[in-house]
Amino acid sequence: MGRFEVQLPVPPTLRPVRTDANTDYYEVVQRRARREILPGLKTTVWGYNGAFPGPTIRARRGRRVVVRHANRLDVPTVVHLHGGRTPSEHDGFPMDLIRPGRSRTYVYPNEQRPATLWYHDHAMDRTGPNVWMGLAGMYILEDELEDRLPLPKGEHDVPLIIQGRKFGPDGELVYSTDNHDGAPADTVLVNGAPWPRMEVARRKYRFRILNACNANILKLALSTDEPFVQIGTDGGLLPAPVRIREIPLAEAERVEVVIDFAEYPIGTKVVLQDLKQSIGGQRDLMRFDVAREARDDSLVPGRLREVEPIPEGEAVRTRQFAFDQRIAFKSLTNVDRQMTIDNKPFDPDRVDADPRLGDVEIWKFQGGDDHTAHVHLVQFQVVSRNGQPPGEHERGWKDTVQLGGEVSVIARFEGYRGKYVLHCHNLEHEDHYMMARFDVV
Ligand SMILES: [Cu+2]
Repeated sequence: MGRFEVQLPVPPTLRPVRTDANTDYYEVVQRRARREILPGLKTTVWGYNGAFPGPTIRARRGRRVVVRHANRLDVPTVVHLHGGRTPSEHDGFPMDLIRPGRSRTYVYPNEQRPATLWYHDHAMDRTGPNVWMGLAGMYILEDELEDRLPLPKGEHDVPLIIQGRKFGPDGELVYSTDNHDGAPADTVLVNGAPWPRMEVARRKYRFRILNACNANILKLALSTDEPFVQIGTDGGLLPAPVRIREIPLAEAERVEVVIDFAEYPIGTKVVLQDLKQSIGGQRDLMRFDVAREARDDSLVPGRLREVEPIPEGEAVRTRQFAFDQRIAFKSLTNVDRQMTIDNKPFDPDRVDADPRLGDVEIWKFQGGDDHTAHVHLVQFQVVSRNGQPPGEHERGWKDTVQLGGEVSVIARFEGYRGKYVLHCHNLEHEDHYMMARFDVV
């Protein structure tokens, strides 16, 4: 299909069914729906309220969000708030399934730094297909401190959810694990629309960009060769803005950038590109069409939000996790290629690490650059990448990091005791056991 024909949609903000002094209550129905994603065709999706992607939840720091999810699909589901500091029983452990016809209520305390989070499926063995079919949405956490910054707001603060997908000629989604290498994709969707375009004014916009692909690692750039002004990472705002031309963005990573379209004359077309051409060899993701003049009171201040480094000296323990694969012989003729951490496939009943509540630990992730490590519960800081300082794009708070050699991160395991997981965010790797359980004790 053609490029830049469809207008960029923005997922609607979910309205609470009720609120009280300290809590907003939401209800979500996970259900099938038929949506027009590719012009002229209907696609069956499994969506939060039937939407693809799901509606955006906007939360305030210190104010609880309670979401009741009803599963009206034919498959078990689990909901995980990615990047959330969430009590274990609400975190979406892969075995805490919502069976078809049942429901479950998740409680999010929102006692953490404001950030661009997202919620998505996390069901044992079937996260890949569940997310592929649509079970993913944005969750934006804010507070007064961030309100007071003069950054672009309102309609100029735009989420961009990038997803690679594959469709059949009938318009239906086509899913394959590709022997657990990762679902092959050839179609770029942004906010659920193929290669969309967005008309912008000559002013600054804040974009919250999420790589919600199952198995595509991107490298973002602008066709004009102008740098992005990066203001945030997975875990919220950086201490100071960074000018950066290319931003690697692995599965589940988020980056927040400001683009000032006042740098371009009206009529300019600015294409957001993936220099890795990871989605079916496609370089183009979406296009911004500079269409009109506008007043702009927004600013990118030189200081955004303090990020206090966790001193390495506070670490009481160092653990290593090797992301790899192995061949398991189920029988002489039944050979299974398993994705593993420390040569072990995921076992929900085996505890692979047991940090104590409040302890600081250094975790070293080893493995190929096709893997992406995500740790639940905590935000960490990247200490080093192959002995060098972390990349410019991955300073600040992170919960997901692309591998490639050895990446060391440091985290304080605070918040809650209980069972959590770390795993590869290539969802087909995750489903085929590249996951480990850790218990905060
Ligand atoms: Cu992996």
